[in-house]
Amino acid sequence: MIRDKLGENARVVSVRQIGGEGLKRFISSPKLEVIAEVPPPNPISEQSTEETPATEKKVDEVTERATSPNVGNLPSGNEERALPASPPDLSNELPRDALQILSKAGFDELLVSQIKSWPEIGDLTDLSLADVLRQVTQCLSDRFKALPQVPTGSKIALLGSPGAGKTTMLCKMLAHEVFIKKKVPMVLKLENGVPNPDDSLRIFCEVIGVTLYREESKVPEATLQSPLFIDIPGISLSDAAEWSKIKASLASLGVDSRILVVNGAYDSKVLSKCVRIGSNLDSTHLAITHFDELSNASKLWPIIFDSALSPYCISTGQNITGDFSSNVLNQMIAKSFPENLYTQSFSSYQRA
Ligand SMILES: Nc1nc2c(ncn2[C@@H]2O[C@H](COP(=O)(O)OP(=O)(O)O)[C@@H](O)[C@H]2O)c(=O)[nH]1
Ligand SMILES: [Mg+2]
Repeated sequence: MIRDKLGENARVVSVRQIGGEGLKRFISSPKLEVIAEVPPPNPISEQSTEETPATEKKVDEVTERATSPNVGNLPSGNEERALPASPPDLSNELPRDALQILSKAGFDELLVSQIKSWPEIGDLTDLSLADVLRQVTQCLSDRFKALPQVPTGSKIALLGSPGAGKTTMLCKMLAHEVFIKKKVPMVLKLENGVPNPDDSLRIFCEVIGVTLYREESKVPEATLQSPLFIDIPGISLSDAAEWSKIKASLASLGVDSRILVVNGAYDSKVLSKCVRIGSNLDSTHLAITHFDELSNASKLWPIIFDSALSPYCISTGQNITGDFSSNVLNQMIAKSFPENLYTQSFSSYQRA
């Protein structure tokens, strides 16, 4: 592979596996760092490479064991780092259509078309990539800040499709209520005829000293100091009849805060459907889970804006005592722009 990329005379100097951290190591595919040397184009050195076969290594023979890379000994200027290939340089293409460059670089197409229709975005034609990024970020932040920011009340239900991450989110919220806010939350597990088995929630409640109720008649009066959280069973997005039963139960319980929990890794169309169901159920807040699974979160902006719900929090992993951020704006900005765009616009600033 290296010879295909760098020419017949290239030779591999070292190969090393570079892994992700923690659990990521086990689920992400391994990456190899290959350091290759391309000798200067003169006949003498060509001869000498042939005489030193002992140092050659083939890429396909590489196993997970690292060979000892001694980069310091390489003649400077002759080494090439290959795999993974560097991202395409997009800065050359300016200033044809700066927003088009965003979509080319992985920014969500729907969002780009929405941004074009925003009057406050102004004329981007002659702006540098850095200025376009700044302007887009500013408009996204302004629109985000214009969304409602309603605090949660004393009765909070988590709504969403099965597997959205409701129960995990509930555990994170309970830990936050108990350990950070020093409150005394309670949990009601709704069944509504649909089984809602959840040993992990029961065990977690026991561990952190939260009472879990299964019958609404037994639940004491909820207050802001002792809020009631309601875990609902998994109901399919297409099961309108079951959802309307849930809506009736929430009304009879007097639930004032309804957090729509959506799995951020879902496709935009599914997410829009979740938001529609959420609005039928009078949702008030939006929580996004599986954020850690996304490499780019820009597709979530239209969902956040269209929902017109109070952004509540973002869940960034499976760890129920952490991996949770209520600073939705920061999380979204940090994961919206392809990283190489920032690097390129920064270097264009330095050149300017
Ligand atoms: N990677 C990741 N996994 C999550 C996140 N939130 C939940 N999960 C996982 O998604 C699965 C479904 O979560 P669960 O809370 O049972 O969903 P529910 O059916 O809506 O109650 C579980 O395996 C969770 O561990 C998250 O933010 N990131
Ligand atoms: Mg659940």
